[in-house]
Amino acid sequence: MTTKYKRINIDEAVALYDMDLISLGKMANKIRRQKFGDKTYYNINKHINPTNICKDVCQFCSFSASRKNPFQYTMTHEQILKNINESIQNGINEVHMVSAHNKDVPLSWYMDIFKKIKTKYPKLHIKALTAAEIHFLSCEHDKTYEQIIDMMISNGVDSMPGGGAEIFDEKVRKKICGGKVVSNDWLHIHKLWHQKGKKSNATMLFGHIESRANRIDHMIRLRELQDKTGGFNCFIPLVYQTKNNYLNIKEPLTAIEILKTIAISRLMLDNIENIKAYWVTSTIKLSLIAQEFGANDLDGTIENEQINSAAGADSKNGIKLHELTGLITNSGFEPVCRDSLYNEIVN
Ligand code: V47
Repeated sequence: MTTKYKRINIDEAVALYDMDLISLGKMANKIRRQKFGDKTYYNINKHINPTNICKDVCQFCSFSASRKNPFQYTMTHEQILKNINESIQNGINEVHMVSAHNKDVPLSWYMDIFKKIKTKYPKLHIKALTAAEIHFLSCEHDKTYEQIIDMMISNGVDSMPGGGAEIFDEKVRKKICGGKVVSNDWLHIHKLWHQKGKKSNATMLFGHIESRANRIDHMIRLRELQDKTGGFNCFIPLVYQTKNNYLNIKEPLTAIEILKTIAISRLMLDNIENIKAYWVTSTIKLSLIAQEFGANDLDGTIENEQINSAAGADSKNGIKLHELTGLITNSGFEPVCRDSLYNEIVN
């Protein structure tokens, strides 16, 4: 990709944090308004986390069992299908399926449930398996990344979620999630997925032990891959939730630091169209404000959120559709329903 202007480098981007919040927000808002006007995207979706039993020990995770959460579970296919069936009446157009890394679940278990969902609900978009899960399944079942990806596609997975990216800086990553997919492999898996003509999302977990420079480095690595593939739909800065895990962070992020990070991501990621203020981790109130700081997407109704609610987020039961759209409207924006690939849904 060629750009008409000089891109912001790591030092310049770190220096943006020293600007006052409003001036920085205005810069991000200008780009956001040029691209989307008053529109804010949301979708009607459902999260399902089929198992919480994990061989990995990520310091920030409160979801996985056998650590601070003693309640282990693995859902049956029947339970998953029943779950989806109940949500179809709510108009969901996407199911987002992310699991822990469970050694007792065979590869066929994943592929079979994808196939069953696709056969029963051909129009339902399946967003499933993070790059961390693909790495885990590849090691566990002696398959290449590409073999797993081909199986996902032939069994009906439409796109990949952005989870497992955490923070790419190798030193920080080792401390917070050593043992999980390494940064280069996370990026490589997304590259392989994009090369199949498929789209994915990208997250960044921040507000733990990382520095501002680590966040910018993370964004630059995503920007570089996006230049090559164009396969990322959106960037999702995930605010670290502090409860029931082992990181023991004494000073959680301020709202100002969160908004600045969202604004800087809009300025840095000139080739990733959508910036998602994920209401689950930013809180709904701050996400509404983030609409004026570069964000153009708030995610969706979710219905059942386990990963962050286990860590203290107020998201266990998702958010009602009329509440989400009402809040977007009342904050001066136009709520626009989208599908998982960011096509607007016209009723
Ligand atoms: O990778 C785990 C994060 C992610 C905590 O692609 C935490 O549309 C904050 O990736 N505090 C999984 N975050 C969720 C995810 C996601 C969510 C919504 C939409 C999309 C998408 C992807 O959750 C993990 C990890 O970074 N996470 N623990 C925590 N304590």
